[in-house]
Amino acid sequence: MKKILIANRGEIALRVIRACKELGIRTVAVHSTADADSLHVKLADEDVCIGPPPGKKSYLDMRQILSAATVVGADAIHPGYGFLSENPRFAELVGKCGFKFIGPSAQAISRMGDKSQAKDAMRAAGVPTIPGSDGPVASIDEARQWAKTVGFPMIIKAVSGGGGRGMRVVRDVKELESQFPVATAEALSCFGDGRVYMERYFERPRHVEIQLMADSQGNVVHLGERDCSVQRRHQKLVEESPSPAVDDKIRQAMGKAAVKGAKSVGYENAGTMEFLLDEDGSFYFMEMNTRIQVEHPVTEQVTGIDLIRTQIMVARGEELPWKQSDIKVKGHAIECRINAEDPSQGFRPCPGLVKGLHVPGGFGVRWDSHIYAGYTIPPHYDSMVGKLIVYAPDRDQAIDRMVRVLDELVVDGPATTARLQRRILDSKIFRSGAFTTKFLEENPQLLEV
Ligand code: MV4
Repeated sequence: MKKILIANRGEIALRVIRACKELGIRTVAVHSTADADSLHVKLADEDVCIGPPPGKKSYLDMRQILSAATVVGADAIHPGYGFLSENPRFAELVGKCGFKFIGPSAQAISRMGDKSQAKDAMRAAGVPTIPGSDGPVASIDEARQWAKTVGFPMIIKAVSGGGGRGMRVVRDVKELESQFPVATAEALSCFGDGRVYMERYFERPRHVEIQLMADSQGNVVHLGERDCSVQRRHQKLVEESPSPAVDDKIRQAMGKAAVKGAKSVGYENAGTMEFLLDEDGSFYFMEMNTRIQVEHPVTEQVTGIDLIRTQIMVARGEELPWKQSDIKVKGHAIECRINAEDPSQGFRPCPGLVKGLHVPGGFGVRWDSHIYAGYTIPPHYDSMVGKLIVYAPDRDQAIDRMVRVLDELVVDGPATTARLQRRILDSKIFRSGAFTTKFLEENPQLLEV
C-alpha cells in the first residue's frame, strides 16, 4: 500500500494523514471549494478538489471521490467518520473500482446498519440484548401485543436510525397509539425506511462502548471501554476511558461479549459495540458502529495502541500483533470535543474567522485539530473544531489536568463549548463518576452561563 486517499475533512483527515506519514505511505486529500485552505489539504502529499461546499456535492459524492482516487492512482481509501464511512454501497464500490476500503466489508456495514438485524445477530451470538420486539413491528396491533409482553415504558426506534435519531419514548397504551404512526412516518422521511422496532425503555442508563479491532485472519481483540454518558441531544461532550462505572468483572464480560458478537458476523477492521449499562451493572447491546469514532483517542491513550495505524495494517492484510492478554488498560484519559457553538444561544453553530489560537500543552496533553490562527470555519459542516485529550495516572488527576487545559485553551473569535465543559468537569457530580445519560437534563444549571 503506497498511496491512501482520505475521503474526509477536518481533524480526522489530518489524523489519518499523520498515521500514513509515519508508515511511509503517500497521502491524497480531497476537498470541497470551501476547504481549499484547510490543514488536511496543506499537509497531504497531493490534493484534489471534488466539488462545491455542500457535503452532498463533495464529501458525499461517491463518483467524485472514486474519480479522484483513479486519477491519482490510490491503492486504498480511508473514509474517516461520518460522510460515507458507514455507507455499504460506497464500501462495495471502492472494492469494485480496485481500491482497498479501510474498514469492514460492505456486508458487515449493511448488516449492522439495520439496527433490528444487528440486534438479531447479536442475540443469536449470545450477546445480551434489550427485551423488546423480535424484529420490526408492522402495525399498531402488533405494537400493543409487544407492550403487553414487555411492559411500559417502551421506546420506539427506527430500524435504519442510530445515534439516537428517530427514537420515541411511550409510557402507556394511549401514547403508544398516538406515537406509533408518528414514529413510522418520521422514520420514513428521515431514513427512507419506515420500519420501527420496540424495546423496554431504561430511564437512567449509561452509555458504555467497547472498542474492537479485527484482522482479516479472523482474530478479534477488544481495547477496553469508553464512557460517553455526558451528552446533550445525542451530541457527546465528554468521553473517557476507563468508565468510572465499569469494574474488571463488567469489563471482562462486556469485552468478551463484544468480541464474540464481532466474530459471529466475520467483522474486520475497527468497530465499536455500544452498550447500555443499567444501574445494577447489567449491560445490553444497543448498536454497532462500523467506523473509527471521534472519541478513539481516549482508547489510544490508555492502551498505547495507535488505532489508525492498526486500521491501515489490517487493511494491508497483516495479522494483529497482539493477543487479548497483551492489551492492558493503564491510567485514565478524558476527551472534550470543542465545538464552535454558543451554549448560551441553544448551541447555535458559530462559523467564521479564528482570529487567534492558543493551544494548551504540557505533560499528558493532546490536541487533535485542523484549525489555526487565521482559519475560517466554514458553515457547511459539523461544528467540531478540535478534540482536547488528557492522560493521567488516575481519574482525579485526569480531571484536574482537563480543567487546567480548558483554562489554557484560547479560540479567539467564535464562541465554543470549552467553558461549559470546564463547568462539567469541575462539578461534584462529574467528579463523583455517578452520572447517567440524563446528567445535563438533571443538572440544567450547568448549561447556564
Ligand atoms: C435506549 C435508551 C433507553 N432504553 N434504549 C440513544 C443512542 C442510541 N444508540 C440508543 N439510545 C438510547 N437507547 C432503550 N431501550 C436510551 C438511549 C439514550 C441514550 C443512550 C446513550 C447515550 C445518550 C442517550 C440519551 C438519551 C437516550
